[in-house]
Amino acid sequence: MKYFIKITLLFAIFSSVTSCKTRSEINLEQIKISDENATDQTKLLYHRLQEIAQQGIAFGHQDATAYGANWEHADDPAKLRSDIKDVAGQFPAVHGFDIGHIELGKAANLDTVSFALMKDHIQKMYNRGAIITMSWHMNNPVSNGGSWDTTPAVPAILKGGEEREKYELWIQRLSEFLNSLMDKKGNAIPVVFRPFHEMNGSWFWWGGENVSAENYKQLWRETQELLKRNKVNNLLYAYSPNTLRNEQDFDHFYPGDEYVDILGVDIYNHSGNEAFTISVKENLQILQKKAVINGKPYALTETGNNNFGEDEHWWTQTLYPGIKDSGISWVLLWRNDRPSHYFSTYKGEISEEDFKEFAAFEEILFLDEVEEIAN
Ligand code: BMA
Repeated sequence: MKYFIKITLLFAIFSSVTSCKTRSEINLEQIKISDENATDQTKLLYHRLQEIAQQGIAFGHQDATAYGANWEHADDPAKLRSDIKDVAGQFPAVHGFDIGHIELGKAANLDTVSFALMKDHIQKMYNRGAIITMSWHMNNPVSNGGSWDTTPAVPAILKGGEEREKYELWIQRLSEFLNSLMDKKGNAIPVVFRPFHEMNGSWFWWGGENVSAENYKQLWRETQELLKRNKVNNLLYAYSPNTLRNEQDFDHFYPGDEYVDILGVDIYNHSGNEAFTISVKENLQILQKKAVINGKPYALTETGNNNFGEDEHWWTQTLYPGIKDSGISWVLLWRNDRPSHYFSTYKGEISEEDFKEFAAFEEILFLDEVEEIAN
């Protein structure tokens, strides 16, 4: 018996050494992503996301350290706090931020998170091994209303359009922010950038009935071109529609494999828990089918328990059965703004105990666990 244990142990050590490649063993030349001049760190992040999917699902939360359901970072600026850490004792592995209003040259985003704070937290969390992702609730460049102002705007910002100059300025402002994110060695921090999300719905000016598929794709490509021109080479580009009815729904606005690095989908349980679990499963199967062709990582890029205090077991009984064995690299829960607008859990919230159970599952990975994966 003892002998058997020894052999098993030796085998385990041997396979962990051989399966986990060190940085010097990874051939960066072979990693093909949409930015041909992407930094090494960006390529490594791509590789890391592929590796994470082999080992589990990284847990993510939007604005995790900026505020929670009942607190703001400003209440105790010396402390890095998170609702998830308060409940489960661990920081999320993936940290989401929204850069809406960076385009306007403002000091804070649309949810009053200052860009200085965002930058500080991105740097701190990245240095501890976190994965950073960004969405962009950008204002409407024609009407100057918010993202939800559906005044037609895409043709105006494409090459030759009447608001093109303004759009180039907006991208310039975004570029400066992205280029200013530095790790402790002075390298630009790689970011999973998720612009123009939920484009198959009609609630944003860049999506659904407010844009033609051709114009959407053109906007995606031209935006990428502008970012590259501004020497932003630290992005992985994620395409993430809202809940898909079918595969065609995914394809309709898809800019093309050479312009997209990561496939995502945003799914909320608007139609009840049972329907939610089924659509998570089916949607992730669609992503998997598309993603495996080129080995792209894929993820549940936004989700949340929006039953607002009515479901004690949402984590283990509704979310988990949907994402289990799906092959995704991460799941990101939307923000905990306040008790009437939160999507995850917090101390004293009804699903707190269930979250602890979910967090303890081996394949659900938090910061300390992903820190060790291909990093
Ligand atoms: C939405 C809501 C809004 C918020 C926006 C950007 O889904 O949470 O309140 O302003 O995301 O974070």
